[in-house]
Parts: sequence; C-alpha cells; structure tokens
Amino acid sequence: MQHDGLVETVNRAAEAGRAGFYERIAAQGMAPLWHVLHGLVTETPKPAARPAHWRYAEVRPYLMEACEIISTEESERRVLVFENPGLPGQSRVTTSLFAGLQIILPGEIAPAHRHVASALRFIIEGKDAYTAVAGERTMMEPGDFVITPSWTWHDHGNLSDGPMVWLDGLDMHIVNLLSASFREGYPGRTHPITRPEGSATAEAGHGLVPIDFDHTSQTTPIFNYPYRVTREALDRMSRLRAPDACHGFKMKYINPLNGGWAMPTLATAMALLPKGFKTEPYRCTAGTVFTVVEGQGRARIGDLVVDFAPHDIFVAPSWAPYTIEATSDVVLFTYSDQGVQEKLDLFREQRGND
Ligand code: 1HN
Repeated sequence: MQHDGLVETVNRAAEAGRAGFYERIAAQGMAPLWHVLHGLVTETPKPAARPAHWRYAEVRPYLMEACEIISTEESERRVLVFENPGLPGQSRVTTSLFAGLQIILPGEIAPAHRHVASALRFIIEGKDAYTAVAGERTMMEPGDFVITPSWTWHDHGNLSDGPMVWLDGLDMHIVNLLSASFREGYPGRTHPITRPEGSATAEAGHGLVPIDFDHTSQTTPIFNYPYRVTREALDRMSRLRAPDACHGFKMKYINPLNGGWAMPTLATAMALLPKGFKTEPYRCTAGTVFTVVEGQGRARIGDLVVDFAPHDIFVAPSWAPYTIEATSDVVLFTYSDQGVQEKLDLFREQRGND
C-alpha cells in the first residue's frame, strides 16, 4: 500500500541517484509523473471533505449575534459560511459546493449585484421577505426553493417584522475551477422591478408555456418552487407507489423545458421518509448537502452519527456510504453537483451493500 503517489514499479533505492535529474527538470518547470501518478488518479474518490453536521439550535444564536455586529449594508450579504471540517478556510461544504445561512432583518436590503455563479435559496424561517431576480420579485416562505440563475441581477429585502433566514447554496467553486467568474455591483441598492410578482410561475409553472416562449438558459424559467406544492407532490407520490429503498420518496426539482435538473450546476431534490422508514446504504460520487425541513431522525454517514432535527444541515461527501432513519415523518431538501457529473459522464452510485 503506497500513499505518496509513487508508482509501484519505481525502485525506491534508486531514487537518491535521480535527485540531480529531478532538480534539473524542476528548474525547467517540469516534474516526474511517477512521483504523483497514483495521487492524481486515485482508485476510488478520496475527498478531503468529511461527513459533517450543524445543529440549527446551535447555529441560530450566532446568526442573531451577527445581526448585532454587522448590517446587511456593510456586509453586502450577512452570511455565516459552513466550512467542511476537512477543508477549513476554503468556504467549501463539499469539494465543489458552498453552503451558508443568510439572515436579513426587517427593513434591510441586500443590495443588487450579479455574478456568473448560480445560487439557490432554501428558506429556513421567516416570512414576507422577497428576493428580486431579473426584474421580478418573489415572496419567500419556509421550505420554498428559490433560484438565482447565473448572471441575473438580484437583491433581497425583508418587509416583515421578524428575521428571515435561508440557506444559500452556490456553485462558485465549480465556476472558479474553470476560472470563469465575473461579478458586478448594481449602481443603486435595488434593481428595477419590470414584471409583476408571479410572472415566471404563470409563464412556465403549470406544464404550459406561451407559444412564443423564448428561453435559452439551461436554468429553469421558474424561480420559486413553493413548499406547499412540493409537499403535496411528495404526499401524493407516497400514496401511489412504494418508496425507493435508498432514497424514500424523493423527487427532483426539474426544468420543465428540458426535463433535466432545475439548475445545470446545482442538483436539487426533496425527500419524504415516512415515520419508521430506514434507507438501504447508498453512496454516490456527488457530495450532497442535506437540510431538514420536517421531522427527526438519525443519519449515519461513514463513521458519523447524525441525530437530526428541523433546519439542521448535514453533508455526505463523495463516496461516503450513508443511511437515514426516520423517527417521525421526515422531509429533507438536498443539493449536490450530480447534474454536472452526469453531463460529464462522471456520476457513479452504489446501492445497497454490493
Ligand atoms: C451571494 O451573492 C449571495 O446574493 C449569498 O444572496 C451568498 C455567497 C458567496 C458569494 C456570493 C446572495 C453568497 C453570495
């Protein structure tokens, strides 16, 4: 068993005699592949990311404290970032994904900007706060899945009398891997509203689109998937068929125009695990972020035991086997880079113990 990437056929005793050669090629900006090959091309995924769990009850006081020490104005976005314990200081919750909780207080405005990175918002608590995307506002409620597509102007505001908290999921690490990032601030706090609230849903949210509908982006034209609708879909499905042994009743959020994931870089889904249900072991190459919408249960991810409650966040890194057991009816929102991996023919999964 070797851990240094050196290929097995290399004669280690002879390495000392090659030192001069290695030095001379290093001066030319070159290096021997046989020192790194097996680290570069691993037998199985070897993510630095680890299984992780954040309890909302422990995180929430820090969100409240953040409100006392900095405004949305000053911070641009008041977000506490979930840092995977295996990837400290990198703003990564998995190898490829960002996760953070954003809090916005009554009357605050998170100023308009746009970036190539796409964002998802998954609403945790609060009401009567909006996000405005490309000239249309949507009011957000707990359990709603709201999208900010790549390069669209967006700002947020809270019209209620209480705090609003949501989970931000972003793909900037994928964008940055490819050095494709741009960002721009809007000259003004908010971008003008040009369409009435509900326009996107009216246009594309009912299995119909206007006959002249023109939409070239790979991101869904719907930008708020309300929890009320998602929850009912799960409920109906649970009466129609048996649960998947590894996922329970799990439904993907889709782009109705092409049937694919709602976002090209962030694959999102919602699962219902009825009380007492226990999933079969599962693993896949897409590191996955989970947040608990309803219920309590226990997840086992690799060696980590996660006793979860509503609004907790936990992470299954690439290829870590996991099971989930529902103590009560459980609803889980998930996001991952599965869509990217599928497009690139990289996605693999293993169901059960075989
Ligand atoms: C961002 O633009 C938002 O628009 C939230 O609300 C979180 C995290 C990193 C980079 C940009 C937002 C973000 C972000």
